[in-house]
Amino acid sequence: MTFRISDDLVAESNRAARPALDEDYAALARQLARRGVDIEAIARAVMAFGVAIPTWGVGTGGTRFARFPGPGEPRGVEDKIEDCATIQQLVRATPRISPHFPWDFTSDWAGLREAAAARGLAFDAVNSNTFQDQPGQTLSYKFGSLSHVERAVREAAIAHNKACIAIGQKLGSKALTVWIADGSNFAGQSNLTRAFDRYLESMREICAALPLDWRVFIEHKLYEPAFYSTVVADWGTSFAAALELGPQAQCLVDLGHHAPGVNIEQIVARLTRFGKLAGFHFNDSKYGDDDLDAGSIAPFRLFLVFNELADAALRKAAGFAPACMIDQSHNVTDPIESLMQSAIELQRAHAQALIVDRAALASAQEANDALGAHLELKRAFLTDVSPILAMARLRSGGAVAPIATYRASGYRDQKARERPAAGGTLAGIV
Ligand code: RM4
Ligand code: MN
Ligand code: MN
Repeated sequence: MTFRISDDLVAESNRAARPALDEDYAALARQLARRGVDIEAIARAVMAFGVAIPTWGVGTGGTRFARFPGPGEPRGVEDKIEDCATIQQLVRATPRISPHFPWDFTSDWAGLREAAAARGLAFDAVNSNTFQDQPGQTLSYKFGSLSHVERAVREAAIAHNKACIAIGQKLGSKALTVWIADGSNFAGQSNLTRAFDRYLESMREICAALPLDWRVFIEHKLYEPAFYSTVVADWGTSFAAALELGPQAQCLVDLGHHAPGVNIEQIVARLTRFGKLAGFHFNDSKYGDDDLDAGSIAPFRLFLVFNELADAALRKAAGFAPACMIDQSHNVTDPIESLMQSAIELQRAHAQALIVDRAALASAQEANDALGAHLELKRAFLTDVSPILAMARLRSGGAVAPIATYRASGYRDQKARERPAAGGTLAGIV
């Protein structure tokens, strides 16, 4: 039996935090009531919010220069499930995990599904990986995968995606996320039109293998590892592909995959308008695909994204069912701590968006009151909703102070003993 954080420890730390929480929650309830907002409705919405943990996020990430492994890292998918379950135990906002293949390959899919279910976890979108060659792979992805000039390589990449769908069916997933690293490093290296045509042709074959109740999430990315052109570089390309591929295809927004300064919330609004918003890979960035913790760099931008989601949910936008996932790389923190805090930051943005006075905002907009409209958003954004988040965790059986409780539990030290280091200092950009 491996170490688990005991319910007693959680209860004990909650007991200590309870009096202050009750006081802060009551004060916030009064403040919100004056603004016509029922705190209980917001608390319920926060409790209902869930974001998927990427299985690759619980291991220590790295850069192309180095990776500095942390103690007690997960050695395989079973350990990853254990860490994801610990996150869920304390924050109660992460009931699903998003696996990546072949990284999470195992020989017993039914067993994996059961092991996850036993820890209260279900499977979100499955991710294919045609951006690396696997040991012994003869048809290399060095010059691309789904858009490769050689049919045989494209076929191998298509077959891998189909295999991911088949695995996903066994795990109870309902979506396949496809991100390809295909592109070029030199002007002239690739025919920009033909490469996209080949991509579309490959994706058509993958879509044909999708079960009827599945979706395919097209993930775009501006650059890296290709530095001159990327086949699916931006949301326009992603949208065009999703239109061509039909109703099951939608566009995934990874917050780090845009040109600097791009208005991400407006992209979200556009995709929503046309029923093409697949969902998100949440993270934060200052420069590029930094994969930093959600809400750590640009919390206002995150709030503005959630503001679009709240607006879409309120007007019951057709086809609006965004899948929320985190996609981060934790190089200098304990990944469990980062993922817990990131989930909380997403709940925070969600709660802040829900307390926007939409009627007042709409009137200010209709009256061309630019500052008045802006202040409506700012008022919600500047409201400290932390007591709602903590109360939601408490009521769902989690920890009022997840990081403090996690640190007090000694979980990482226990795992360091249970999981001897695999060794190696591989680079690892994820
Ligand atoms: C990519 C992209 C994908 C993720 C890989 C590991 O940059 O964000 O979503 O699967 O990294
Ligand atoms: Mn991503
Ligand atoms: Mn990325």
